[in-house]
Amino acid sequence: MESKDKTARGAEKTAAARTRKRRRPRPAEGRICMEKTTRAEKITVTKPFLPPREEFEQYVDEIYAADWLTNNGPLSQRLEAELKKFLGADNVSLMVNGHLALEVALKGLGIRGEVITTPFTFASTTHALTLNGITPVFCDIRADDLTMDPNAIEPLITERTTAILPVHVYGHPCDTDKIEAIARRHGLKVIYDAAHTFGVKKNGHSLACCGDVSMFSFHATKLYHTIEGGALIYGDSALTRIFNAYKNFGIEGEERVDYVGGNAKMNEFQAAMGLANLPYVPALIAERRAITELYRAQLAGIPGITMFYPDRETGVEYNYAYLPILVDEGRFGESRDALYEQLKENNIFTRRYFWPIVPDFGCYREKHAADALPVARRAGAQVLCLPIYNGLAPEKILKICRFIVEGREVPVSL
Ligand code: T4K
Repeated sequence: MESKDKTARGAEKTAAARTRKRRRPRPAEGRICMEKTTRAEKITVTKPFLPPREEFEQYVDEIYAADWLTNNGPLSQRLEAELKKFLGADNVSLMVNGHLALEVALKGLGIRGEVITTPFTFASTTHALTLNGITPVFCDIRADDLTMDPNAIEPLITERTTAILPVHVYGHPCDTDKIEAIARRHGLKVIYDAAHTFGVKKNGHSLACCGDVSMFSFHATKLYHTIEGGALIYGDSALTRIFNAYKNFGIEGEERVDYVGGNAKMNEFQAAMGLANLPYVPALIAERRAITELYRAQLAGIPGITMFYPDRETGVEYNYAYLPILVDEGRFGESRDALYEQLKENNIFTRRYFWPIVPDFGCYREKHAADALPVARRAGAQVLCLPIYNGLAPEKILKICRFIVEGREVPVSL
């Protein structure tokens, strides 16, 4: 027993010796870390874009003139029409937020039983299922883009399965061809959580035109926003009546209520922000692309840091919505959480989207903690989303990257 302990201790020492520790300087020590910034200078993971105030106010003036604030008002109708054009979509139904849009999609398509979905997402995706009495069945993800692994779907299909709910996480396109071929073979619906995907195109078409229906989030933290907001994009025009009813208490006329719906309507101030923001989207994407390229140039080739290049996939025009990296502790020399904390001490507020992964949430753990999801669990333990937003100055990006690169431990073998 004693000799076993000694062996273990020896192995630990050797592993430690292999890594030359270069302690990341604390803020007070000054070396590469940022000057202690004031609260106003803190760098957050994202920051909303706001259009010039007078452009927003022009729409607000229209609201005041029309005395019409919500319930499918003129600005909402105009925004729906503009989005159809912008996306090249057959149908767009605006919603008060992305989460309720997802719930309306599930209700409108009559989804029940079990739905195969990803464990690597924001709480909303899974909660939308659970809140509608549907059982989430978690399918592992692919290591190269963190979207649902199509090769892992079929073994999860049972006679209770009615749909697949994948997420184009960070705007990385899922393998829509394979997923939809599986769905066709088994008679399943496909609903994409496209919350991160506004502006992404595949083969010249909006990614949101895939599947039976796609959901956008237009939350303030998104590349394109309506303060809070969301939308459903779909091909089958017959769904318009049903989706519009479900977002308005099931009401279809003064004397007609055929569905048990809630309230998911976008209001006119949200639509005003959406109309004011829309013309800026191409410029916002171009600026974020430059930010992403700067990060990539600075962080490329750093041992233990994985960056993603989904836009190098043929035919994909990306939106650069998020800047996720994976931190492999063994090769990088310190853990993702240590890096997260140290950045935070230096007023850089990154986020661990998405950790813990959904099956490890308190509300799902009992049933799902033992689910075999090795890729999702590893990604959850390693992911760190770095700051990216319009107006993020290059000097700040360089500082963040220098902090990540120079402050880390350097493995001697490299
Ligand atoms: N599906 C997926 C895959 C999603 O990611 C989301 C939402 C949904 C569905 C549901 O869509 P919505 O119903 O939300 O439309 C944020 C967003 O609130 C959430 O919309 C988003 N995903 C998620 C990924 O991020 P939190 O809890 O991280 O938000 P919060 O308040 O901590 O904000 C993050 C950072 O943004 C802060 O560090 C500061 C900055 N910020 C935030 C707001 C609201 C600002 O600078 N200004 C602001 O006004 O969830």
